[in-house]
Amino acid sequence: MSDTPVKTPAKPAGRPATKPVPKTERPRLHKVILINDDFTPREFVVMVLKAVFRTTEEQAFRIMLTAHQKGVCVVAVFPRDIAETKATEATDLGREGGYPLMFTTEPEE
Ligand code: TYC
Repeated sequence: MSDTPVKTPAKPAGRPATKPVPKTERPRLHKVILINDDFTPREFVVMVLKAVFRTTEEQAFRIMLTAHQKGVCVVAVFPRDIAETKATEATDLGREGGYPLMFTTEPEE
């Protein structure tokens, strides 16, 4: 046997018994909400959703139909600045087409 001292670890290796308390809160995500109106053509809404939110045709159609039937539909959630930029871009595309298409944002609970 050698005389090399064996170092005993102070704490067992591996996962700590409790989760560390995070020092910073994760920033809240914001919902982009599509509002129904009586004037914007359905196909135009679908085109805007595909262009701005990169949805498929099928996803865009379902979102448009939900807003049409219920009055509003959550399109997606993003960090606040991205949600606001996309809502503005999408609303602007409506205005450029002569339609009252409206997207808003609100923080997630
Ligand atoms: N309600 C519109 C129509 O019947 C279509 C539409 C759907 C418009 C959803 C806006 O967010 C909207 N032409």
